[in-house]
Amino acid sequence: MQISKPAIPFGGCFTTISETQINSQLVFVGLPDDEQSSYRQGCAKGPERIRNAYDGYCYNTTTESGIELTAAVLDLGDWLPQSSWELTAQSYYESAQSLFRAGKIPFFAGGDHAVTIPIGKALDVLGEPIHVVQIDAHPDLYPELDDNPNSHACVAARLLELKHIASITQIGIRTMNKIQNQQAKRFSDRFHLVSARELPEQLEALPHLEEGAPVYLTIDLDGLDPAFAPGVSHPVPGGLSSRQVLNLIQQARWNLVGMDVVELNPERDVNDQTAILAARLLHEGMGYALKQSSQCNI
Ligand SMILES: [Mn+2]
Repeated sequence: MQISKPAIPFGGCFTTISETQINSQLVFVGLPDDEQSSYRQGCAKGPERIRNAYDGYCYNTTTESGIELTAAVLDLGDWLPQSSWELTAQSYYESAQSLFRAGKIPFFAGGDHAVTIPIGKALDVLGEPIHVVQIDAHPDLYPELDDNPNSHACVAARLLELKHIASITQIGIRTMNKIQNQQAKRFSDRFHLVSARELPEQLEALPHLEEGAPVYLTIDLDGLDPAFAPGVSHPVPGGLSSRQVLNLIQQARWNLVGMDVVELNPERDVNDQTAILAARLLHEGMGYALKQSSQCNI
């Protein structure tokens, strides 16, 4: 007989101690908004699945690279959408600013990719230029899509307009077109492209990002191949493997200031495969951040 037990969210990495009692640098936040998705909705249900599909009965708290995260991460819950995107974006911007200002390293679960626009804006409070590394099938460089400058297809265009974004490096791109290529040229001094076609089996360290460079990592799950991540709204064949992305995180030499994993659409997922992958990538990123902060404290 199968006994049903309550799920242990996120592999057991979340602390159950209240926010006022713990000083955890690592925080998890759900951003359940999919209003800016250009075609299919469903990503608003992403954060809930990422928490619960990565169940502590099946997964443990140690990352692949051996970093122990038992009760190391404070789950701040979901930041709920407001009555309009403008209000939602403003609240995400202000709330993210207060996290960065307090010295937190936030790990966000989307939501569609538009949530990265206000989070990227909030990086301004860090007071230094920040590099963005973006895993994606799509360059998201449209000036606007369907007359909407806030579309999830415009994320990189909006970020590149910000003075505090030192560069964007995109990995896994396979849907570049004329209008987006014009944008890539316009921002060519701060824009780096590693298209899916030219991806090596083992991703090399990104030579233009110096060791210790402050990096915000944004992972659109459709950057991975649909074989690994079927639960996305806009799947494109020919993408990265789970192994390549995990290795990229583990072998980075950056100063990770924050990370998001976006575009999980549970309605299109298979056996929670993509939700578990999303959690796994965040888990590895959290381990990387913990390792880097403990080295700083020595
Ligand atoms: Mn995408």
